[in-house]
Amino acid sequence: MVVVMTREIKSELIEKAIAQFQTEGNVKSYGRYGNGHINDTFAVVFKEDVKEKRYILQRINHSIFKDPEKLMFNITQVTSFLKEEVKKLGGDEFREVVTVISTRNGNSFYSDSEGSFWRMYLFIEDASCFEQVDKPEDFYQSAVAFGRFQKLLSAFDASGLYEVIPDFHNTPLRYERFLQVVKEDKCNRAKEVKDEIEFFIKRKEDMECCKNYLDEGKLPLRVTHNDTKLNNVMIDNKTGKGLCVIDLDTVMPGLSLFDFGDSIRFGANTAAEDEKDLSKVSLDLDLFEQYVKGYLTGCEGSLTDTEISMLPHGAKTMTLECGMRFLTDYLEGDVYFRIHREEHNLDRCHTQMALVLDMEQKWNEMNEIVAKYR
Ligand code: ADP
Ligand code: GN1
Ligand code: MG
Repeated sequence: MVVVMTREIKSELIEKAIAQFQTEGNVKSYGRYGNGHINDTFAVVFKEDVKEKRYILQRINHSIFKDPEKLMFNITQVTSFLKEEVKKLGGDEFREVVTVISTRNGNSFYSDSEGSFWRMYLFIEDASCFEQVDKPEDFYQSAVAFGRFQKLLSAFDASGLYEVIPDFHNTPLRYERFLQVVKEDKCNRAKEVKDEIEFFIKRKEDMECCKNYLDEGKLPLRVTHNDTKLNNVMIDNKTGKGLCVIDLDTVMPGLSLFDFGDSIRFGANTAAEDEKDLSKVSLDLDLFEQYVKGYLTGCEGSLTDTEISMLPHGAKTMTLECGMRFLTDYLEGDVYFRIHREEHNLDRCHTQMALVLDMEQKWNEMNEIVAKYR
C-alpha cells in the first residue's frame, strides 16, 4: 500500500477508519487531498481485480463541528433531497450530488477510539476543483452551479435542519466577538495589528447592512450553502459545466447575497487568498460580471429585486467578515483555520482588506454591472 503525506494523523487511525466503510476491494493507496481549511481530507484508492475506485475520506473538524451527528444528519437530508431533484431532471445523482458512503453498521459516520469522527464520500471522477480562476468560463459555470443549488433547495423544508454553527454569517455578532478578542489579546499580538483592527472598526456599519435588511424583512431567509468558495464546486472535465457543489457542512438557512458574495471574495480576486504581494490583489470586474450572470441564470429568476440590487453588498460584507475572521483567529493564536506558515492568517486578512479597498474604488461599476441584469 502506498501512503502519501499524512502529517499529524497516525496511519493506523486512518486505516482503521477506512476499514469501517462499505467499500469494495483492497486499499491500494491513500494520501492527503485538496486545500480545505477545516477538515482533514484524504483520497483513498481501492483496487478490485484491475478496477480502481476512489473515495474521499474526511476526519471532521470536531472543534468546529461540535455535534457530528447533527452535521451528518443535515448532509444526508440535503443530499437525499438533491438526489431526488436531480433524478427528476434526468441527471446523474452520483456525479451531480455528493454521495455519503455508510459504515458497515449503516451509520453516516464513524467515531474512533480517540474521539475523532470520520465520513466517506464517493470520489467524483473526471471533474476538477480550482483554487483560482484560470478560465472565466469556469467561474461562470461555478456560478450557475451554486445558483442552481440554491434554486433546487428552494423547495426543501429547512425547519428540519440543525444550525450546525449558529450565527455562522451573523456579521454584526462576529464583529462583537472580534472586539472582545482584541480586548482580551491572549497572544499579545494586538499591538502589531493596530491598523488592521482600525480598518474593521471603521467599517462596522458596512458589516451590519445585510443583517439589518434581513431583520427588517427586506431580504428573505433561504437554504444556502454558506461556503461558496471556488474549490467547493466541481467542474466537469469533459463538458466544462458546473457539475457538483461539495463541502455541504454549512448548508443552513442564510442569505443568497452571502453565497454570491463569498464566491466573489474568493474567485473574483485576481490573487490567491493568502497572497503576500498585495499589489496583485484586486477585484476583477469581468469575473464579477461573469458570476452575476451565471448566478442569476442558475437561480432562474428566484431572487427578489432587493436581493439582486444588494449583490455588491453581499460581496463586500463577505470580504469584510472573512478578513475580520482571519484577524480574529490570528489574535487568538490560529486556532480555527488551518495555517501552513507563520502569520498565514494575517496574510489572509491583508488580502481581504486590499480587496475591500478595491471594491470601494469600484463600487459604482459593481452596481452598474448588477443593474444590467435586473
Ligand atoms: P473543507 O471543509 O476542509 O474545505 P471539503 O469538503 O471542501 O473540505 O474537501 C476538501 C477538498 O477535497 C475539496 O476542495 C475537493 O478538492 C476535494 N473533494 C471533497 N469532496 C470530494 C468528492 N466527493 N470528490 C472529489 N473531490 C472531493
Ligand atoms: C473555510 O472549509 P473551507 O476551506 O471551504 C471556512 C469558510 C471561510 C473559508 C476561508 C466551516 O472554508 O467559512 O470563508 O475557510 N469554513 C468554515 O477560506 O468555517
Ligand atoms: Mg472546502
